[in-house]
Amino acid sequence: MTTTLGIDRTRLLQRLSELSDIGGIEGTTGSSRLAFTDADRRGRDLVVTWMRDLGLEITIDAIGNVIGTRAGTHDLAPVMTGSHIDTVRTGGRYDGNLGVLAGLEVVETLSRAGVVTKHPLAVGSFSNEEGARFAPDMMGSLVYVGGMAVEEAHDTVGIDGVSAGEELQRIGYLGSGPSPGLVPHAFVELHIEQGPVLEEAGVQIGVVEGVQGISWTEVTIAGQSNHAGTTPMRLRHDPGYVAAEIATFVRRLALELGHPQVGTVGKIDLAPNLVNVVAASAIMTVDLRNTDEVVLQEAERRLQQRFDELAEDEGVAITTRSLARFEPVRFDARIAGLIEATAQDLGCSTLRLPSGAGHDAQMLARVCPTAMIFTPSQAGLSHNPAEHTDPDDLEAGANVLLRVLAYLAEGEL
Ligand code: HGY
Ligand code: MN
Ligand code: MN
Repeated sequence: MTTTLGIDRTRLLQRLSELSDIGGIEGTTGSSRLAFTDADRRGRDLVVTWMRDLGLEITIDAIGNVIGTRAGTHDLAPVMTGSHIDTVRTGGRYDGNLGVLAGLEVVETLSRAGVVTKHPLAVGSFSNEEGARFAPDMMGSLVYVGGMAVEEAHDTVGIDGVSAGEELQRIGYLGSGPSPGLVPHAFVELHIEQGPVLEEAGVQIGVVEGVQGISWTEVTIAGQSNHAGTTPMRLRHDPGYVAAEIATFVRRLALELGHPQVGTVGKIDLAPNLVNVVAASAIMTVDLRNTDEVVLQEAERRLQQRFDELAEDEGVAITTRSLARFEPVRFDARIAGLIEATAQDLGCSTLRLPSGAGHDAQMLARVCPTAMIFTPSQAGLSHNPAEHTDPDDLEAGANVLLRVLAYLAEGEL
């Protein structure tokens, strides 16, 4: 029966548009909904309303994960899909939102067709996937699978000096649902690729085989503030210079190690950050990623070696704090094969690839068979309000999700 069903593209696009208007970025189709802000709350409220309208049983846990569940004919572990609706400050319309709203679209399509699956179907909207305000990323799904104590998550202080627990309480999403959460029978996440691979290959559906390793480090450089005009270069202990050296070293290191190694300095705060003052301190972040754990560790080792050299040469103190560290993850080969076959049955071209971005699926993979479906990102752009995916590709991705979930929810695997 479900092999003839198709999602309602207009309904999916309409929900994506409505959600992205919350925290909408003027003049773009993007949004800014950092985790646990008022904009995040408004987005959550909208998703909860949609879940309620679909008759889903809603649970909200102690880290604010929102799970909507549709009963099956049997009292079994649910087949789960989902993603996140929090965004970075310059977020796009599809990052995370597509996975949550396509999940709701699958549920609505099945309900309208009178199809009840054997396993319950659950749609998760996981908290704080981005980690941009409160590190680490994928915090909500990490707590959901028992990888982080909820108390530790609550105590996390954000880039603006408040704790995640306080903010969660303030927005009214500190729930009482079980933590860790109910272990699903299987988990499949639909997400945009956020990179150039599918578009450059002219392929419509990505069969995601895993996620690369992630290493986030906060680096604090303490030097000596001084007068920009009177202080000879030989007497300086300048965190502004050291931060710049680290940023250029990260770029050189990634190029030297070669693809798929990537390295990013996305945040540098100087204090006192004034034109005529040699900075007293710098706080910056380094994001290193690789599909190969051994090479990622080599990158981390060489970065630390560079810190030691710079501290010695410039006479500054460099201290580091890990914000996130996740090893590469392999997804379930059977589900990946099911995604591939389903997409091809639907006439879609497919390509197998690792994910460059982190995703909630990499956490769910710790507790149940998990894989992901990618749709192409125009010009490989993401974490940018201009992020775009062609509606045909959104529809194709959601239809692959519909069939894969329906198949798994009949207990096949
Ligand atoms: O950083 C990431 O890969 C994800 O967007 N949280
Ligand atoms: Mn995402
Ligand atoms: Mn993201």
